[in-house]
Amino acid sequence: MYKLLKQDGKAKRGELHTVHGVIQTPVFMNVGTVAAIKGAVSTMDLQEIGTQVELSNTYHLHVRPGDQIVKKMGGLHKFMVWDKPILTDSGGFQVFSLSSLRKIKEEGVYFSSHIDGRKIFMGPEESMQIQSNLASTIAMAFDECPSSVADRIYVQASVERTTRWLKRCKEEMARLNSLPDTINKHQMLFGINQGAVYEDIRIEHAKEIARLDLDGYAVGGLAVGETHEEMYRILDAVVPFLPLEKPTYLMGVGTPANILEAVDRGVDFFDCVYPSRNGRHGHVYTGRGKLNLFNAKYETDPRPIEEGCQCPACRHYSRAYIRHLLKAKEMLGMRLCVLHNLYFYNHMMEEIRTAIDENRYQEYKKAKLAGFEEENI
Ligand code: PRF
Ligand code: ZN
Repeated sequence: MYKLLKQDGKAKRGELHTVHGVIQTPVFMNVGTVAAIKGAVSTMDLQEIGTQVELSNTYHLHVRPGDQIVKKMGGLHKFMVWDKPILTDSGGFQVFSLSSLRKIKEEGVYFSSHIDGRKIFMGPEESMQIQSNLASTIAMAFDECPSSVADRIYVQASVERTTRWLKRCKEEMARLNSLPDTINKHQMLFGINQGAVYEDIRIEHAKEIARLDLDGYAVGGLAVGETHEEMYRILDAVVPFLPLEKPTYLMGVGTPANILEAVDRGVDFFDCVYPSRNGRHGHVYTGRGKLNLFNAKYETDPRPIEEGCQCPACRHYSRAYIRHLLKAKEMLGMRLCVLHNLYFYNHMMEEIRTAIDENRYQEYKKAKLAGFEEENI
């Protein structure tokens, strides 16, 4: 159940009540695609850096270790030792981005596994069954994410199929939640808006899925190659047609600046691989933009990555030491950078929530964006 606590302009401040606790929004979900946060980050670490929601992937966990195995182990929460909310993405996106030889049919998608080429079929029912076996808190609908350069005719047909798939997801989820051996009988379902860069298709689709009274609504198919301005234009157009009294999730976004802009347009949920991916490459976020810790100027820099940051890396270690670890290819180097970056995102979301609570989101956003543009030191 989502409670809209407050609005500051279009920015929403809310709470999503789940069987695994309350999520304060706006929130950034920390990505652990294969039930592991890349960079040797454990779920104990997540507790320490203020993570509210962990995000895993249906396709990846179905391929390895297999959702039946996760179910035997008591579900994803027990398996990875994380008792807070977990959102699982449906696999829709990965089927299109990762696998080869895929064939889209009305019933679903036939494809070859990216690991061993094994033939796999996934449709809306299969995606819901896998997510039910994983027993995540929130399941995502099985959708098609058309390319950002797909033509109008293709996108229109694809979106109509995604709507039919969504109705099948909803029915299957209701059936699974009523079975006696289902681990999480309160699994929530979020629908996904598609329509590439065509505002009218997006709006029609948003209106249609809004009628299905789902637990939340995502905007998919963005951050797939279009410009930031195009993404903001689509959000401006489509978010007003998604239910205000339900959470809104912008999938796979984005940079800190993208998040600040999307919150301003009414988005509650985010996820992105940037903080972990950048951290593994020694790129760390600060209020003055990113630093590349491989840069020679940090060789004898005694300061933490960011002055005042309360993350496990900044509380103890210098830029010089972390740079040394990275250069020596020691895992600890990556780990500290990833911990700092995830903390940076989680902490920014906390600041965003406070700013909305205190009716000063515009000032906050402006100051934060200006900071990112300042010269790094
Ligand atoms: N659909 C699904 N997952 C996603 C996307 C989508 O469109 C995106 C697009 N940025 C990221 N993850 N199911
Ligand atoms: Zn830090």
